[in-house]
Amino acid sequence: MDRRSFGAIVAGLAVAVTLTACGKEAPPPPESEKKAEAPKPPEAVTVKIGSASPLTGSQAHIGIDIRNGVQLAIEDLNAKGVEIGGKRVKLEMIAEDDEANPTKATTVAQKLVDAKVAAVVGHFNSGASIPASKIYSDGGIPQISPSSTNPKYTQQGFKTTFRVVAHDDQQGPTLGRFAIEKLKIKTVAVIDDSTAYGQGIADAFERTVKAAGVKVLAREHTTDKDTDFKAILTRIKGRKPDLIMFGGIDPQAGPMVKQMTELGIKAKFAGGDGIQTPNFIKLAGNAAEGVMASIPGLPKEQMPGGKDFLAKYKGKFNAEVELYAPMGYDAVMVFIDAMTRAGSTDPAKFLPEVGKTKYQGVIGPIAFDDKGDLVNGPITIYMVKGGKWDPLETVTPGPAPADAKPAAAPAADAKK
Ligand code: ABU
Repeated sequence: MDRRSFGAIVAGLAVAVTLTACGKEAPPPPESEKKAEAPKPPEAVTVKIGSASPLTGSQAHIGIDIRNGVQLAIEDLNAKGVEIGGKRVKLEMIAEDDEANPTKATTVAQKLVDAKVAAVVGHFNSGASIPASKIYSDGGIPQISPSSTNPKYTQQGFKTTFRVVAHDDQQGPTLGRFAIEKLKIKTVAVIDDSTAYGQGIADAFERTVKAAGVKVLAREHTTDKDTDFKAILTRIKGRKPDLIMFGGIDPQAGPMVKQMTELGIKAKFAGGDGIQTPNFIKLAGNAAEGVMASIPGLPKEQMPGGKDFLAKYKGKFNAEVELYAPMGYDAVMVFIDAMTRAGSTDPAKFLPEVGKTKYQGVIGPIAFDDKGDLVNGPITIYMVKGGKWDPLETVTPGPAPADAKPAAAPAADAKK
């Protein structure tokens, strides 16, 4: 170090010593002047709620609709303030995309369990909910599907498995009876998309109409990926059925109905809840007129909380409800209601309370039977009139008869 640098360091140290000695720091205030600090509110505990549904692919519009319902519920609850067991709770949604794929659904389910969600709303597809339910059961995480209607979902003996919709041993026969009694059909052709849902509801419909003496002229299978049904429809055309019933979702039903018109098929067309969407009408265009569909639940405008929910949904997402958003919303509310009654957000503690639910939701009263199925879930039949789904009638079918044959196993989805 040269002499000039050494001098500069010494000068700097001297300035520092002088400032300290001058006492620039203020002395602490006397005890009497200290202000009493307000006690801080306890930190809110974060509780994660999983939402699992298709967020990409041809069914994304339905999966996003469910996720939106979950999001609305969580925002409403957080805005109101949630206290469980004397602790403030902040809810957080963890939304996962199962791509309507049974294998991806199990990956997503494990991810949600590993993320320590307290509960899961999902999945949309029966073919996803059924394999995922084993993972939630193993993890002790309660699951409410807002939409999966294959009966098998709640018939596996899992304590964690619930749904807030009627199932397909109720929906299929309801649609079948409507076709017999109101449409007076004598012959039918049945098509399914080879999924747990599509095959199951088509089977339940077919059993009902056959038992009433309706002739089943054709039973055809497609997939939930196909969009060209001309070969199937051409085979059916030659048999001239009064009605074509399709078990599947709107990405297939829309083009199918369009192609029926193009081929000059005069048969009526009906499906289950998978086709009762605004998107079906967009896809089918004018060919949608006169199409019928059943769907678990009251007409949305007639649900006890329907009008408010529809307005809130539109205000938040600038979109119409597609299908099961109100059920997704209520599923969250059922979980929080159970946690509140249990005084705990620990799934092991509040799970027994989910089964004892007596909750007045947007969709109406929610209670579960010993399997986790919705008690007295209504089913509505709609018809497309003037480019809109128009409710025709609502029935409450009650439990499936004890001797009802089981619906299709989910194995069919394994081909996805
Ligand atoms: N229930 C309509 C479609 C969802 C499913 O059950 O696969």
